[in-house]
Amino acid sequence: MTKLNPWWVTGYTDAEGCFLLNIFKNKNVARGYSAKLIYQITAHHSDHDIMHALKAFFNNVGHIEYTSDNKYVSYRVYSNKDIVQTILPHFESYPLHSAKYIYFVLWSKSAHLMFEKLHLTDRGFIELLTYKASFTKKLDAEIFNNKFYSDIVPFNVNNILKNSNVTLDPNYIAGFTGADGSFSITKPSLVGRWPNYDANFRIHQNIRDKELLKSMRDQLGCGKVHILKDGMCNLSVRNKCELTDIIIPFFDKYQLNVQKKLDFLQFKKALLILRKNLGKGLSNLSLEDRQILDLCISKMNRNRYSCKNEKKRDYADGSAFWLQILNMRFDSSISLKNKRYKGHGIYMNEVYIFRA
Ligand SMILES: [Ca+2]
Repeated sequence: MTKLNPWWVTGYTDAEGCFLLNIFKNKNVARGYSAKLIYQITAHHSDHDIMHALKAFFNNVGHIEYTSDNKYVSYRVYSNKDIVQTILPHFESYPLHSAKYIYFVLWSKSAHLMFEKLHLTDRGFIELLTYKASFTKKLDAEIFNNKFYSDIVPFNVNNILKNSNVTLDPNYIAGFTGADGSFSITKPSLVGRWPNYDANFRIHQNIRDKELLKSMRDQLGCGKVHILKDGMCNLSVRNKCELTDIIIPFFDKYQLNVQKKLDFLQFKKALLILRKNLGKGLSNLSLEDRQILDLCISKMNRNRYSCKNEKKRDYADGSAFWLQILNMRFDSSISLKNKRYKGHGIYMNEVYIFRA
């Protein structure tokens, strides 16, 4: 089993993990509501090995769970004791760098409160709700419709100080890329944007993590950060020399660990040819080289998932489709109350206040 580097785990979580607090109706308790914390990472089933590696990394606490159709696998930790004794200490020693850090701090406060069972007191429960309210801007979780809790003042997250100016560990970048990065080769098209084969290493994020992408760019020593129109931004490296001299050696040294490494291997193969033909027009590319390039493309990203059932999957980058939905929904602050996403076996309600 892959032995994970602690910074890799933080990077992967920063891109793909969720720190959840579920406050749900429960007739069996006097207050009528119960609270539950979850640390969760979900991936396509082809990455089940990494979920087991994560579980091993975290002293074997938590559970590996599959969706009913077996398409996605999650590593989840529910126990307050495991969260306080195992999950929190890791992220305190190897802190998150993205905007998720603030959510983690609130989640950590909630975890300590619940571990001490203080949330069972009126005062503690109200405190828990202030943390929850910080992330539901419109207070759209069900409990805030209850007249007893409708005037909760969200915890002021401006008081949470984030350590800016940090140097990113290369394993953090590898973990983050394993979850949210992509390696792609695009075929030339006469009418399209690329007159020749294009190679692109890219990390796509919400605009709130623009500074993080800039830190990654600085750490890698190449690439450009673009601000996109849809509230997103990306770090992109398309220069074939930089890809060959910097990006490829970097991910050779700092392993992606996830199935995306298969895309990386094809990317590497294609880059050898593209580098060799640098400066030459498309017409100078030998038939053999074009065939190799096309073969590489046919084995990458969504083409890698060639089985019929998976064709409809839009995100063939190793990250779970429904989690991507969650991310997008959260990024645009749309509430997901009591909606069941067909086929994913996941019941989504107001639990997801700590946005992914
Ligand atoms: Ca993500």
